Amino acid sequence: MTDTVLRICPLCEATCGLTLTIADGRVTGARGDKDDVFSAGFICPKGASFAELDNDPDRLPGPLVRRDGRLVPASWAEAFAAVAAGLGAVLGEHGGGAVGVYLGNPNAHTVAGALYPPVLIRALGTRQVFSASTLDQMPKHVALGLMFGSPVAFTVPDLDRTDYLVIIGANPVVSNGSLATAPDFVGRLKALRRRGGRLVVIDPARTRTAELADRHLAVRPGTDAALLLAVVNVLFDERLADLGALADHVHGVDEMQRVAADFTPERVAGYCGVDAGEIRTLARELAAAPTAAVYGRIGTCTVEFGTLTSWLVDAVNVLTGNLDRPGGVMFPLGPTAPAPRPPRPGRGFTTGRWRSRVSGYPEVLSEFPATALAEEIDTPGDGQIKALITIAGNPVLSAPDGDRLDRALAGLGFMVSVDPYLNETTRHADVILPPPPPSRSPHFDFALNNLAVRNNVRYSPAPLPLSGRPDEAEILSRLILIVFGAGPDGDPALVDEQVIATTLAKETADPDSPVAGRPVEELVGMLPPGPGYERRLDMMLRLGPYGDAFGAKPDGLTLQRVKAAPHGIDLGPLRPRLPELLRTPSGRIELAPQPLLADVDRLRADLDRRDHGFVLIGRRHLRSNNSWMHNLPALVGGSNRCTLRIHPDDAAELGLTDTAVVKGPGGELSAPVERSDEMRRGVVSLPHGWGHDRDGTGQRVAADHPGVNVNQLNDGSRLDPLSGTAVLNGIPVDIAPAG
Ligand SMILES: Nc1nc2c(c(=O)[nH]1)N[C@H]1C(S)=C(S)[C@@H](COP(=O)(O)OP(=O)(O)OC[C@H]3O[C@@H](n4cnc5c(=O)[nH]c(N)nc54)[C@H](O)[C@@H]3O)O[C@H]1N2
Ligand SMILES: Nc1nc2c(c(=O)[nH]1)N[C@H]1C(S)=C(S)[C@@H](COP(=O)(O)OP(=O)(O)OC[C@H]3O[C@@H](n4cnc5c(=O)[nH]c(N)nc54)[C@H](O)[C@@H]3O)O[C@H]1N2
Ligand code: SF4
Ligand SMILES: [Mo]
Repeated sequence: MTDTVLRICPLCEATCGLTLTIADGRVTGARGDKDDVFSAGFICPKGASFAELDNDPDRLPGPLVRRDGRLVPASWAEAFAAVAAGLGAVLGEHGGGAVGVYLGNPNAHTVAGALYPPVLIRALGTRQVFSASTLDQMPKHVALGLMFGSPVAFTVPDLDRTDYLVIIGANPVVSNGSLATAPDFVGRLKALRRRGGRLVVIDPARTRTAELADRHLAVRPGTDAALLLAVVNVLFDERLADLGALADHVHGVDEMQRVAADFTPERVAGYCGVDAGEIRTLARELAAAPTAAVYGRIGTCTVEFGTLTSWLVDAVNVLTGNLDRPGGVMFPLGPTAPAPRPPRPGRGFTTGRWRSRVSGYPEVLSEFPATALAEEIDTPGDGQIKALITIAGNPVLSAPDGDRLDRALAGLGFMVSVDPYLNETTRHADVILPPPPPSRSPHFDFALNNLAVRNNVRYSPAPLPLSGRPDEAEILSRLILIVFGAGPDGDPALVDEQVIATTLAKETADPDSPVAGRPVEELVGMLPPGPGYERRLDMMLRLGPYGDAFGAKPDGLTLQRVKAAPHGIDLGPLRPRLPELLRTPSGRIELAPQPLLADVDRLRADLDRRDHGFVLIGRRHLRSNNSWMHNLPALVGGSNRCTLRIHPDDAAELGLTDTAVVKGPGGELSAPVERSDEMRRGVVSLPHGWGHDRDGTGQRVAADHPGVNVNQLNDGSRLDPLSGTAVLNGIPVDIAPAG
């Protein structure tokens, strides 16, 4: 019997609604849900492979536990008992501070990943927290925190209404968009062109996104901050800066003008590899466009001046009057965000409240740089990491110098991984706890809804039954109970009830909350029966900006209402949110925060640097996803290959044939050569997430197409200092023919 069921796709940030075909209790196909209020039927090749991914025979059907040095299948009870024993021993001897936590990217795409890791970290009381954020978007958080007082006040390009879009260091035609949740990003770019709007792409490579653009500026890697400062310079110099409606809410305009004064287009042109005239034109067009949005992503974050660049992206949006207005960049308001409160000054945003033990890195959002994980494990002394919990991460491949981390993990006292696969990282675990596949997991976009280009709410209950295994919420709840000393058999519902009680106590005590002054028990009594994560979701929706405020606003959202609309509920276009969301001490937008002004000196000192050799950048492939989707026959091969992409003239000058040897600060590798004139001369690219050639992993297709680990070229010593984010783009490399 064939049946269909709806599920939001968890495979990238676009959050497309899918219609899954079900036969004999498993997923057999996937197509776009035409009635989805947000994605309207869009699907990409990854989403279309949902069935294959869901049914991958290499997904672990149950836990693995290390016995006599080998990982062997075990029952769930045995696995949790092994965690209680192993983690318990480290907790007893060294305390929770000796337990490290690494959180990987898919936590942004699961219900469990949104709800439980913060509780786990609080339970441990550890400061040894690491995540993929410092391989990704941390510079954006820091810039937002310093400018708006909240590191999660995301600015998102108003794609569907803008007249002029500048994309810097992003390739949404391939990535399907990031920190701008927009199903069918390509369609939206084409619509922009059709309505007479213009698209400018700034990227060292002429990417598929650049191919769609009116103009492509092939910038030298790592130099975008200087280019944007030159745009700021022109805006002031030619009296084009116009804050419009923002004028009363902005502090620091004079400082901004001063800091950009020596960054003329002529001064930075050689450094950036972009004509001064092109930079002037960009500034003039941005100022002249009825509305414009500057949007930056990976190429603005995982670079030498990541936080500066992320800041300047929004500084230009402010100076052209495009922040917080339709067609500019706007602040989404997701359905589980806290209900807006009246404007008031906040405490502002700071980093460095504590420092890492070995290198003294400042904490950023209570995390240390992912590149510091290995040294915190392999350097003896007080506070050394003795046990590690990884959830949905593969840092051996995704972070620089995986070989060192690989050795460090092998020396841990205890390691537990929550992950569906036995891979390069989890092979070191003493216990692997595999969550069920997406077809047996619920879906709600707690984080990505706050990045959506149109406000909306959608929920997918788990399409298929669990059949005798715990879901990821239960797995993580049991880990939390073990840390609390409640043992392997505690009642996982206690974790959610504790969170609910604490949250409601805080809300009812807040005079500005929609439930101010109401008895907590009354509110708890209104939550629906069912899994703890649904009770929490209902609570968050009801407290949220569109919520029913626990009955006070009868037309408002509840989980029941959301469930009754399986294709989702559209909550309308993005709306202006200033000054309500500002939480800086001044209560205004800080256009020129001190820590950023101070970092400009580092940039100034770099202006006379020229690359003498080759510079390596990254690239993504449509049918791939970081390190973990190389195990599907339908997705590997064809164009999805781990090659060194290089300009044909560079390849000819070097005398490259089929294979090149690439040497970087962290190591050396050989990769097949792919000549492509889309590369800027002097710049080469390799994709990340490959290098599936280590022993003892369990992804057979990936092992047959291993590729090489680009991050082994990188020793991880270069970080964006303000955010602790690894420099992954703009790595100096030497290239030679093989043999
Ligand atoms: N050189 C270079 N390196 C990079 C990048 C780059 O551009 N260039 N990009 C960086 C970026 S942006 C990121 S986000 C990081 C990613 O870094 P990581 O998050 O460390 O790596 P991923 O490859 O995404 O690994 C995801 C893991 O989650 C597991 N997983 C999949 N689904 C689930 C699930 O539902 N539950 C659980 N518990 N686990 C699941 C997978 O099996 C895999 O082990 O890589 C970074 N590394
Ligand atoms: N198909 C697919 N989709 C994905 C992923 C995937 O692995 N595969 N990963 C997901 C994840 S975790 C993320 S974070 C997003 C990332 O989403 P995007 O940022 O859109 O993805 P990238 O393809 O890494 O695009 C980065 C671009 O920056 C350019 N670049 C590199 N260095 C510089 C520089 O110094 N300056 C400028 N201006 N540009 C530079 C690169 O050439 C590249 O085109 O994609 C997500 N979606
Ligand atoms: S674009 Fe992203 S969310 Fe949409 S189907 Fe593809 S992988 Fe899934
Ligand atoms: Mo990412």
